Amino acid sequence: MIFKKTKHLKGEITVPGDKSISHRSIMLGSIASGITEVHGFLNGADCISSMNCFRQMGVDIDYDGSIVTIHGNGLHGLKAPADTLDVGNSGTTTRLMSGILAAQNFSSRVIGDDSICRRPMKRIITPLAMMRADITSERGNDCAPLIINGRKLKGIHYDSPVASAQVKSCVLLAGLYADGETSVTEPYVSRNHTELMLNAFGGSCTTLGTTATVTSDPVLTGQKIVVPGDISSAAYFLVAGLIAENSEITIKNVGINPTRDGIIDVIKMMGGDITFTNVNADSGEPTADITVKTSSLKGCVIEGDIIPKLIDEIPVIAILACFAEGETVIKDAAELKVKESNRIDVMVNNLSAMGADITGTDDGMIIRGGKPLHSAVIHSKKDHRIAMSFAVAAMCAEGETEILDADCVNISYPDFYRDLENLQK
Ligand code: SPQ
Repeated sequence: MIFKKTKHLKGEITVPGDKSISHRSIMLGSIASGITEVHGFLNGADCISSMNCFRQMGVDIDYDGSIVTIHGNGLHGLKAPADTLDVGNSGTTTRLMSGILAAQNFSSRVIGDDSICRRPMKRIITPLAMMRADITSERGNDCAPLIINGRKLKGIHYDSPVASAQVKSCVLLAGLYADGETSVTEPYVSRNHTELMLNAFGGSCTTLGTTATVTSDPVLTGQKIVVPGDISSAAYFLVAGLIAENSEITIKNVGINPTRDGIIDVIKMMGGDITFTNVNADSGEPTADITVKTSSLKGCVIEGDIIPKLIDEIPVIAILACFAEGETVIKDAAELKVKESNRIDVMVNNLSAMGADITGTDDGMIIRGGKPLHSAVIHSKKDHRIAMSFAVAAMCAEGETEILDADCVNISYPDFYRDLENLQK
């Protein structure tokens, strides 16, 4: 797909529902009793993978393209799938669902695409095995396909070496079925949507510092869930509005959960013009309309506990840094290497091809901003966040930029290119 430089971006936009919250609504709705109605569900390939996996386990889920209605089977009501469970490209489905599968009275096999079969699963196999789960990597390489023979689990305390919401959520979901309490301590707090949603369904999940604890055997009751716009999808428009000439974009109804809002802090640190209206801070998942305008930006250091709050936004933050004066240093982000692609290498290679001054490091990258970008052929590596980040970069680069495998945006934002184009009119 070919992208050209744009003159300006103006207008309002509503981005699709939050991917992390959409996945969790399917999983908790499936193991709750009664009906769960999900409004604003993300109709992207990853969340549809979650939906199909739980349908295969006997859960009746209707989706009319607007509202998802889940007829929950109750905590102990999932059925043995007739076939292998295919998670597609979704790490969230793989890791969270494995926590649930580990405690069922049936066996299952979990497969995914090439990218999933390269992503590390030892990070969930280790704590689940401590809970007495029987989970193995079919090829013995600690990746999917996974074979999970469900059995009774025991509660544990797990000190996670990584700040990962997927590891934390996997263990907490398994903990719902375990004997006794289950808790997870992580180095820094990662996104807390599982904890919030569990409590909304009537479960008991407490948080103290970086430790989250669940009580087993809760009575979970179906709920109405309203999914806010995904800040990770809003991020592309935030950056586009800041770096494109003479631009102003308002993104409506964006989720600003404090465990996800690191990009807002970065934009402020860089001196970006960003304002908030219609802030709804009362709900468990707060939202706001966010407006950005073309800004003069300066580089900054992004490190430590902010990293889990913006991990998925780092590719597009790297684009932002190319348009800031001075140096931007991103560190403590080695997790980028084990996403849908190695997002450090892929950003460094593609941005270098566009003329950026960027150096990859073991745990991040250093960008010396201010060098104009020019066209190049971009290898997205079928990673949705890479494709969307470079569509934004291309709009502010000289010449025509080609993005390969650009359709991978279907994973989290099928209408992304249409929405971006509408802001150019
Ligand atoms: O689901 P998947 O493929 O892992 O998706 C990504 C993404 O960029 O969309 C990561 F590649 O988001 C993860 C995120 O990085 C979604 C997620 C969640 O919903 O719990 C948590 C983060 O991953 P992790 O490994 O830090 O827990």
